[in-house]
This record gives sequence, C-alpha cells and structure tokens, in this order.
Amino acid sequence: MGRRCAWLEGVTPPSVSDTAASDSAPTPGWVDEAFDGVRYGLAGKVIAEQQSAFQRVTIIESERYGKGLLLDGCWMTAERQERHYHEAIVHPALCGAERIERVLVIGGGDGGTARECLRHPGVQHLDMVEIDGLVVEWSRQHLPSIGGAAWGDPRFQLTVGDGIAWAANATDASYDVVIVDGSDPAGPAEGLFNRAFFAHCRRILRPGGVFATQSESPEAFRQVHLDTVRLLREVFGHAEPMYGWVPMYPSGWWSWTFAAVDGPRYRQPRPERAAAVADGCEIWSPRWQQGAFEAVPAFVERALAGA
Ligand code: SPD
Repeated sequence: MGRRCAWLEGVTPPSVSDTAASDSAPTPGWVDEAFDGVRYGLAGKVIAEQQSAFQRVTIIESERYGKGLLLDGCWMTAERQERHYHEAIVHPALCGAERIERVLVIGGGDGGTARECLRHPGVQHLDMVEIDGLVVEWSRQHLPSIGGAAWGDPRFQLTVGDGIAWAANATDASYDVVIVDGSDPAGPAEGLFNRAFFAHCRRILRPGGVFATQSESPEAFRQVHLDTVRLLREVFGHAEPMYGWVPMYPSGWWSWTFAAVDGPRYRQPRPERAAAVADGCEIWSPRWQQGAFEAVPAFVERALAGA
C-alpha cells in the first residue's frame, strides 16, 4: 500500500472566519488528514514540523484536544483524546494474559501505550522499541502528559530502533504481552502488518501470552482491517477485533485486534488486574470491553465467516 495521507492546512471554514472579524481574535487554520475524499480535521496551528529519517513529524496546537501529533500527515494522537486509543489497545491484553511480567511495545513513541501498561503493578519490565527518535523527543517535549510517568519508570526500557528486527531477533517465549502500536500500513509501519512479523510475535510470546495491535478502521480501511484479522487468526489460532472510537482518526470508528495461541483469553479481564486500573480509566472498563468485542459489524462477521 502506498502513502495515503494528504496534508492540508490554513483552510478556514466560514464559521471560523466569521468569528475572526474582530481584530483581537486570531484566525486559526485547519489541520486535516485527508483520505479518500474526506477530511478529518482540527482547528489549530502547526507549532513544529520536521522531516525525520523516516517520516514527516508534525506537532500542532488544537483548539479542542490540546497538542497533537501527526506522522506523514496522518493523525496519531492528541493530549485530550489519546485515552480512547491507549486504554483500548492495552487493557484487554494486560488484563487477559496469564502473566504480565515482561511486556514488549513496538512503536508507541508518544509513550501513551507504555504509560497504560505500567499502571499494572504486575509489569516488571517493559521494552519499547520505536523506530523514530524524533517522535520520542518531540512527544516528551510537546506532549509530556501522554507518556506521563512512563518516561521515568525504572521498569521502562526505551530502544530507538527497528521493532521488526527486534521481534525477529528476540528469544523464543520471552514476553508475556506484545503490543504493536504502529501507524498505518505505509512507510515505516508497512512491515508491521505481514505474516512474517506476526509469526515472530507469536514465537516470542510465552505460553498464556496475548498479542495486540491497532487494526485500522472497519469503515475507512475495510480491506486492511479484514486482512489483518484473518491473518492474525491464521498465525495465532485465536484473534478477535474490538471496536471503539478515536474521533480524530478517519471515520472515527476504530479497531484493535487481540490474539492468543491457547484460546481467547483477551476476552475475560482478570478481576484483580481490572480493579487495579479501572478507576483511572476514562473509556475502558470490563463492561465497555465486553460490548466492544461484541460490537462486530454484520459485514465483518459475514466476511470473516467466509474467510
Ligand atoms: N491512523 C492512525 C493509526 C495510528 C495508530 N497509532 C497511534 C499512536 C498512538 N500511540
């Protein structure tokens, strides 16, 4: 799949230019991810932008959701919307795995996934392997609340490097949970959606382990979504998508897919683990999770049944 995002800014909708009639009101622009004839945008302005060795990294200040991060013009996260995504990708895996001593996060350079993992007291060591050092540096500088306590947690080990190579070189059965918090399957994240990579993720999971990945939008990226779920079922034996919302992402309707070898253990949160984190969550709860796994759209159910 080629690059899919276009970049638009400085487009001022009528409602904004009307209110900007007074001299004191600044005229914000719009920062949009454009995909397939639709734009997903926030009113705000770019405060930092640079081409790294891997991608264009952009930090914006938005009116509604605080500071945000885009990679190659695609929305990744924002200060006041990140919990929809990070709680969803982490807690079904961390509450369902048999053990959670050793966790691997591939990608996740803004720190939000690591932060949610490290809220689980049973995690003893977390490796985070992010390919782009600029994403980490700017997330720490501009979006410090997203990584929060993770950046200084003694259990947290950051490696700036290739997560695909990390998985390929890791010892068999060396992690209890593997979470892939990558961007869309284009550019540096393309290799995070293929069979060889998923097979290594299965190999490095301990018995009773759980794998999790973001699996795109069932509306905006239907084929990628279906292909990802199918492939994970083939590789792991058990894999199920879970559906929620990340309003700034294309269509707002998003999915995460969880996989395990010994059964769908990601479906049933262990009560003591859930109790340790639920009060601090904005979106996730065992009840929300149950509904989110059940909310499989009919077309997905049909497509997967015919797989
Ligand atoms: N289309 C956006 C997919 C982004 C998935 N990763 C987001 C990074 C948040 N930690």
